[in-house]
Amino acid sequence: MSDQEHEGQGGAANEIGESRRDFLKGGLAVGAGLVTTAALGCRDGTTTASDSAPAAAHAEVSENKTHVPPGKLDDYYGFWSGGQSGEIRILGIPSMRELKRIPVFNRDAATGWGAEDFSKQLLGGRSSGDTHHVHLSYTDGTYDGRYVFVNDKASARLARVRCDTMAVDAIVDIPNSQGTHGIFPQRHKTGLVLCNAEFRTPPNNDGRDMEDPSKYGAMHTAIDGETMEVKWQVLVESNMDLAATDYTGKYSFATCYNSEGGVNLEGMMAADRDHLYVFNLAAIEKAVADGETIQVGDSSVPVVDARGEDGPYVLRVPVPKSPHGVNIDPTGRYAMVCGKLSPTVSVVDIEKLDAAFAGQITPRDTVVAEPEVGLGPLHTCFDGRGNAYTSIFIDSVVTKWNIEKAIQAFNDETINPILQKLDVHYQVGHTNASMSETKDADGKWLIALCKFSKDRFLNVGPLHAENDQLIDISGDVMELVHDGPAYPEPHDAVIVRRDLIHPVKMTPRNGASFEFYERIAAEDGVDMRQENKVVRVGPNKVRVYMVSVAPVFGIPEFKVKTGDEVQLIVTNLDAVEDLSHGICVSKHDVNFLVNPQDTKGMTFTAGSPGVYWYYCPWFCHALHLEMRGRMIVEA
Ligand code: CUK
Ligand code: CUA
Repeated sequence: MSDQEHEGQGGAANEIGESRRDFLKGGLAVGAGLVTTAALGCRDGTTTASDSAPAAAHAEVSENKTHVPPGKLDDYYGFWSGGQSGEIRILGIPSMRELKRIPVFNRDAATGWGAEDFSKQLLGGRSSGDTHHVHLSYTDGTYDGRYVFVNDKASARLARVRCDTMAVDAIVDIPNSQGTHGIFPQRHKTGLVLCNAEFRTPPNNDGRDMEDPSKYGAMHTAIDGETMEVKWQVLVESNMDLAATDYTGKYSFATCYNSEGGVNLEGMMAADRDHLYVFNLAAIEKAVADGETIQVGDSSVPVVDARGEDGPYVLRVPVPKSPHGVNIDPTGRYAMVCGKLSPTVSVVDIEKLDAAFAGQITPRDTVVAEPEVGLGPLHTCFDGRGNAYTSIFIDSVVTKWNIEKAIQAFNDETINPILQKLDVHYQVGHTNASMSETKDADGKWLIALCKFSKDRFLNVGPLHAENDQLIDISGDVMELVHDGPAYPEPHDAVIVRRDLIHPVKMTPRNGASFEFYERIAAEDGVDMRQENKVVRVGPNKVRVYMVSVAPVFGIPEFKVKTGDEVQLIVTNLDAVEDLSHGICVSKHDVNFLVNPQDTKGMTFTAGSPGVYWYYCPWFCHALHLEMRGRMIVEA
């Protein structure tokens, strides 16, 4: 379709846009076929970009609110998960400019992450991952600017990023678990990070009980956010999806959409009620201290068996069919559990949980509100002014509702807690607001991470960008202000005030990566900052230490033999902001970044005899192209 034709249809754009929305809703909400139809309906070929006019209804879009003038800085850092890209991304808010990608579980060609020796060792040979949830470490209910934690659903891992260097310093394999999905750090201090297994497996998954799903279970795992050690696990009978923690360190939470223990779609959707797991952390830690644990698999991690009935460790709060997100409001009082297959959010009063654990009230008595928010509620965030914002997948809206009014409405049907429903484009997954996951929620910006962009951007082929929309929530009415295309698939994001994050400009020579290379250099008696040295450490093993100072490498040429295992370790001595070097060895698949004051290395096998130029791939100096040398490979 030509531009002319687009313009010719301009008047009809809204109608077409609306009918497409209706089509999506119709396709999505077909009875019990909800979930499968949702996926199929959304991808239906009848809704490609080319057969409908641009959908942006400009009247409802406010310009300029996101404009950050050239040279000016954003007010917030946005930490985005990267989904199946395996990474984390940092955006500036409100400009939505992408500032950085932090490779985590992926192999990243730009930085060498995953092939560079320290990261390769962290990743244990794997080069893919599936990040869903990014959360920062906390102290006293707000971000302390120390770490970012992120899950890997694909291989059941938790990674930690240091906020000073914005690089990963630890990755932990979670034992006895598959599908690590929801994670959440404790909020009173940098304490435990709780991680949910979404997939039920035989607890001892070594070939036992494979054909008997009734014996399967799932682990709620506690990892120490300081040491990154797995401290303990709680075994429950059903699956766990999203995670949350309270503000005091007393409880953690997990939604369970498969209380049935089904292993296929019908089985997982059979029951009208599932539940929210509430974990009593003090009781669990006492059991661990008292040795009331079981041994699972070959892991040495203590496991508390809490399968079956409610007890001192775990409470099951019944909520409608297949809940998804659980989010705690900034006062710390309420846990909002989104229905997914029920149009409701169940509001659990955390102050009533003690009584429920003590058996004085039923678990269901802790539910104090259940507002109807729309079809397919997934996640909820907050503005710090008593309002909640829930992402509604099937209806493609964000619903703003008042928490107090929802509680009143629970016993008085004349009260309507719903304040506004804002169209988003399209099929929103997570939504989050500035500082929403802290006691300092400030109600300025909200993002809606839409899974489908349809016609919102130029058509770039079958795989479309996702659409991360920025919404101004500072006033009484939500206002959509920006469409942000995103490479698949950010699931979640947090928006953090910029004064809470303090990244450095030079790499501090401390921490896990530095210690990794220090240990190697110590073996060879080499001072990496002073020496350029080729050390033959075995009959077929060579280490090459070199420094780099723009525009030269410390070693202009070195000799190795065909078949040698060569470990090339480079230290960037430049102490100049933004002056990164790297090294690329021609025809050897060696290419990695070395930031100012950092040391990095890569190991490779020297190829057939010949001259191979190595060079600096990062533009660092007027003589950057001359920053190179020769590796001479002898027979
Ligand atoms: S889950 Cu993706 S929309 Cu992995 Cu946080 Cu809810
Ligand atoms: Cu160093 Cu380019």
